[in-house]
Amino acid sequence: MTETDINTPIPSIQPEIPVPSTYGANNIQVLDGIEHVRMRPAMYIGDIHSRGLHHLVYEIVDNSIDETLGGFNDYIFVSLNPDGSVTVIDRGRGIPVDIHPEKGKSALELVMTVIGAGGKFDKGAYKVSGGLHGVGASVVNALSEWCEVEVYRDGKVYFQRFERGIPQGDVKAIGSSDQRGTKTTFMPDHLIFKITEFRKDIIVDRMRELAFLNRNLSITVQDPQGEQEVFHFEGGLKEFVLFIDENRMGLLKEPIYIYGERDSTIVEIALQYNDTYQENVFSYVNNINTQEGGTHVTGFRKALTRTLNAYAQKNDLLKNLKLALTGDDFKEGLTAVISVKVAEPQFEGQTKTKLGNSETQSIVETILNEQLSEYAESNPNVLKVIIEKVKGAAMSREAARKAKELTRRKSVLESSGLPGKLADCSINDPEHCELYIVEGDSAGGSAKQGRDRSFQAILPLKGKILNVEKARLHKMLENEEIKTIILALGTSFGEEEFSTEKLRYGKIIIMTDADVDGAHIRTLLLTFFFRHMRSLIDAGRVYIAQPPLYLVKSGKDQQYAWDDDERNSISDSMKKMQKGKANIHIQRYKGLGEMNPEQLWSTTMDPAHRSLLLVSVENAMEADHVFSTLMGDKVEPRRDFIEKNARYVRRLDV
Ligand code: 0RA
Repeated sequence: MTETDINTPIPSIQPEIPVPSTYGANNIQVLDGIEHVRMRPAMYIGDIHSRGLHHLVYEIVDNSIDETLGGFNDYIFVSLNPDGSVTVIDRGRGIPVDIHPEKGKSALELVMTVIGAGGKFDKGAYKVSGGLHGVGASVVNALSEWCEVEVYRDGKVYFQRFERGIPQGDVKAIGSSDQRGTKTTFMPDHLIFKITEFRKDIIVDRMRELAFLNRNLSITVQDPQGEQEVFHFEGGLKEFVLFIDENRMGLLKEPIYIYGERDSTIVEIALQYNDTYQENVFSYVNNINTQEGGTHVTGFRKALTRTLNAYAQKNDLLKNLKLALTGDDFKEGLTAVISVKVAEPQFEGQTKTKLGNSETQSIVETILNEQLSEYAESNPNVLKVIIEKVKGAAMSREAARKAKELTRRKSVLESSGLPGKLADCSINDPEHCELYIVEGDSAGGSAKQGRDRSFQAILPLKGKILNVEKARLHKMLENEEIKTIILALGTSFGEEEFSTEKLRYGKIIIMTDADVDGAHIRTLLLTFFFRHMRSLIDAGRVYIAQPPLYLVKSGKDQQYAWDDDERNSISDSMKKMQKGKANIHIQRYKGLGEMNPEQLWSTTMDPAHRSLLLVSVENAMEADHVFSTLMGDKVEPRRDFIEKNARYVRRLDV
């Protein structure tokens, strides 16, 4: 876990870049803008770590996407260059280079230097304006050591270079070309960013997503070794749904696809039912993932429930079902992508990823009602399959309810007692309390003795918890380990009962052995939190403990190492101090149980010395993909995934 103040002021314009004395009032404003971006980068791009760094690429690509939405561009090329810079090329209209009559500068220079200028130009109807998106190329420019733009327009190639946002000369024609488009290359400023290395997998995930969302667009990603991946999906959202469900068994031959336009809003939906019990609905507005949902999602749910219900009633498909269907029954095994293009999107919510436009709800609802009923009439066999699935969900819901009633026992989750295995802490202010979920009784024993019992609670687990990826709710509640965890957390469980407010600990820390079993148990726990207590992850409550891998000893000198490099450098330096005659002993910790309580405390549990990994979900779609690959039914994709990712195992990004 890194704990850095994202608002730490950053040295702004560097002294070695002189400010030209000919700069007038306009320029002062431009410089103020650039300086502000450099002083408070997090205000513009979220943070100055990996996330903010990758955001730079998205900003530039967004401009090309705008050209695509306007119908002017069908190709984007993104290159991660060997020198650490990034190039983005499109075949759009090219940024205009003519001189702005009042400002006396080229449009290109204004786009690149005036913060917020991007939006003032005709950028097409569906501008990206959600959250951090759409802050524009000028912000990227201000945060780049250097940035070079080439524009292909009117048979010419134009060029302008910037350093830390400041133009190094005017735009000038440097050649001729029969192409149209824009090429931007920028080098992220190491004075601003804590991390300046781009990760191909992060870029690839977003470019793939953009290609799914814009079926006419082809995106090529090139890595520093020159290897290219091309993303182009003529099936658009349909292929997106198939990709999401790659590791699940689909119940329909192919996803249902809906497209419609009304009052300049474009609605696109693809949906499929699969043989699992989870729901996966991903939604987008102007290509932005609306993680908090919003009116478009509400419209989708209403229309889906209503249309399917009406069809089932009309065709007498519910005759032997003795109960009414609820909205939840339509969710089991549903995978859907909803993508709307809205001219003036209003974003709300904590992370500004919730669509607020009320008219969008009725537009989505109307289009889906109309087209899904039409689809239903001409595909009765598909509808039969879906209604059977929905009925299955309703019956299992009823069975679970009856089982609860019959036993007349208070549900374990409503009982007030804490689980017997829990060694609780003594203070009860959740913000200051931590729960360690520990693998195995012996490690649990060490942790109980080593902890600071005032604020650290220990919950030892016996062996593996249930794989929740494929289990229905009531099956999960029959599992002892899962019940124990839910009881200890205090949050209760299930769509209605679960509440973050009742959480008894500010930090939930998963502490497992550094071996295969440990990794498995950790994944099972993460699957559980991701699928059923996602809000705890989103609230930054879930952590992974990082016990050391080695103890390097030489006489009385003892040091811990967290990886092989560290182990080697410690033993090297021990040899040098002691001039080569050191007798070095290296112990590899396989299990937490091999550490005595003091060691466990000082390396892994003491807040002053430990390092924790914060579990976060940057991209819900990717996370879903990882969990369904690792925990689902299909063996092939799991093997592929493990082979491909074996080299990343030290980094746990979920
Ligand atoms: C302003 C106006 C026009 C195009 C663009 C900006 C533009 C910006 C970027 C950024 C990356 N690629 C881009 N492509 C176009 C319209 C110009 C016209 O009417 O010809």
